[in-house]
Amino acid sequence: MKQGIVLKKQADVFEVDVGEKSTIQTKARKNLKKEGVFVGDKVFLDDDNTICKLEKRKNLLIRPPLANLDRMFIVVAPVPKPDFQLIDKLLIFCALNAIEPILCINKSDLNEKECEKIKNIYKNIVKTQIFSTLDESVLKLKSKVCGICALAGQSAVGKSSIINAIKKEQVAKVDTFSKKIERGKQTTRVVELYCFGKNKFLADTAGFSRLDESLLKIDERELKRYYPEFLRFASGCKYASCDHLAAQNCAVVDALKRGEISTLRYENYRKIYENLKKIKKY
Ligand SMILES: Nc1nc2c(ncn2[C@@H]2O[C@H](COP(=O)(O)OP(=O)(O)OP(=O)(O)O)[C@@H](O)[C@H]2O)c(=O)[nH]1
Ligand SMILES: [Mg+2]
Ligand SMILES: [Zn+2]
Repeated sequence: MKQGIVLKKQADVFEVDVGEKSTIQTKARKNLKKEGVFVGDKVFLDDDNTICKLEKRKNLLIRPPLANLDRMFIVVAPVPKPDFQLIDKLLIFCALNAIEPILCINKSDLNEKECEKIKNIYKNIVKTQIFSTLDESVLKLKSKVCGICALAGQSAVGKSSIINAIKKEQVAKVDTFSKKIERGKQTTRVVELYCFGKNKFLADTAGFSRLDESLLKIDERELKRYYPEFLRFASGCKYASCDHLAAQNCAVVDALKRGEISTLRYENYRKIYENLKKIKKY
């Protein structure tokens, strides 16, 4: 049976990559309606090229709707002002869904120093890359596209620009800042996978710009596990169950005071912890 990957979905029509640089437009059999077919789904096609079966999914993101994600390029830039809490939430989200994160620091042409600052916060936590879509440095991302990948991050950090720069073609729509403000919304609104070779796909997204804590299906007491820099010190805490929020008897708080843990990361940890506590438990 022929196999393929869903690149795009428009109403009930799917664009499916069937290899060797060819794609087909097709529909899905009615019995798949309940389960749903999503961008990123690995599908089987019957003799008249109708989607008749899905491969078991590795993961499924709901907003944006995207299946089988292997890697996430978390994009940040000096402008717009970075939302570090969003970055931290996306990192936790990746850990929970078996997605490999890469922190992509774009627009180095605007402020190299600020890019280095961001890198210093994260270099021991996640793989990071500094580049600009205005020059060749962006091309180092191309070799990182492997399996099904997605660009994620705030609006206007340059996700669609990355697609265009490494495709060397204007395939994704890019708006200037003023245009965005005028329109009052994100430029990219549908999910689409772009093919960069055999089994190399990269999705442009918009829906990650706000990541609700309710998407992190964890108890607040589990949150600390997702902070590798805390784990380095946690054995020094007086209580094994320490959540690193108390002013005393906590080796993580001590490390924070010595400047060995980022204040930014720690403050956002506290906020995410409090918000998770408020959310109804699963
Ligand atoms: N100076 C500079 N500007 C850039 C760079 N990359 C992108 N931009 C600009 O940043 C603005 C936003 O770029 P987009 O690619 O539309 O951003 P996006 O992340 O796709 O935004 P949404 O689709 O709204 O989520 C545009 O004006 C781009 O030209 C860069 O490396 N340097
Ligand atoms: Mg975009
Ligand atoms: Zn502690």
